[in-house]
Amino acid sequence: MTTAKPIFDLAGRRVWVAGHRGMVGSALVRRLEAESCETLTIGREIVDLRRQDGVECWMAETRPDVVIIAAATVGGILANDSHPVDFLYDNLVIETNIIEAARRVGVKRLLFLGSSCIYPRLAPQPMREDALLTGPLEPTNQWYAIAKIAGIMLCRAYRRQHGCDFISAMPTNLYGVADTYDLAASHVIPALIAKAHAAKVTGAHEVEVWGSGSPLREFMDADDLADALIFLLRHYSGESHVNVGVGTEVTIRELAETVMRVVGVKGHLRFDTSRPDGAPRKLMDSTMLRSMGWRSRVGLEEGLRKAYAWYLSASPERH
Ligand code: GFB
Repeated sequence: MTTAKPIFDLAGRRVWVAGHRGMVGSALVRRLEAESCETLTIGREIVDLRRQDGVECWMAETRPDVVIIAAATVGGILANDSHPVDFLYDNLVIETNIIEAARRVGVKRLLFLGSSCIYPRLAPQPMREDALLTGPLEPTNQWYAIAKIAGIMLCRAYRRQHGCDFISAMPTNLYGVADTYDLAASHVIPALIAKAHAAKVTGAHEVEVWGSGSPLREFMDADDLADALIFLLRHYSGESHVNVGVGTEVTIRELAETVMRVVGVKGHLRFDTSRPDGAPRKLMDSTMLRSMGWRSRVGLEEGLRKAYAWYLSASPERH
């Protein structure tokens, strides 16, 4: 498959990465270093993206050509379930403020990021873009999902009513450098890395895994995602959101075994079935993205090694 000619040139553009300190935002900033564009960032201590006037002033002053919305309140299954307002309200206002301000200042391209949890809990697998709004959501992350579905619809609505070139990408489950390792807030990969590392350091013989171990997930490295997103900015313009995945899945049990190998710890897995499994399976159908010519480059084990190396380097006392 050959890659079609780009429809948009990033050279010389001013690109605002909203949420540049997060895992995805920081991966985007790293990836944009390879482009001849100017990357703009602003910290939350200066502009709170949940406040419309602050967002509008920042956009009016800086006048970005391109905006990538990587700013969001995110977290794993427990955080989603226990902080419904943060996941619904924060994400609704952040995306609404940025999208409306982007229209006002005439941003040329905007990329909104969602999540695979926008699809129905029991959507046919792999999940195609047209599975959106065909059935009930997974209850543990319905708040986040509704906010992200609203973001997709905002991009579509601004395209239709105002002719804005705003697009949406829906990444699969992510992990990587600069992930969140707080066990109450984290996703499964950083949680398992932290638990496996603790077992290695203390000599414990078991590692706790939430749920049954049978749910299937598709995991993507954040740097791999950033590459796909820059590709989409260059090559895609359209109303449909675009799935971004790697095309392979593992059970949580298989994932835990791989993490144990990467961390270098022996022991057995103890499944805590009082914890929720969440969606039974979430595999993206990324045919649309692949047909444009993009290919994933980071395998799971390689990505886990990179994430574990970052985890160790982020806190020297972990060695
Ligand atoms: O990564 P995770 O929290 O998110 O959990 P979801 C994935 C699976 O790993 C679930 C299991 O079946 C968890 O029960 N798991 C096992 C663990 N051990 C652990 C652990 O120690 N910590 C965590 N967190 N999970 C998220 C949504 O759902 O997916 C977000 O909540 C977002 O909103 C994201 O959409 C992509 O895959 O279940």
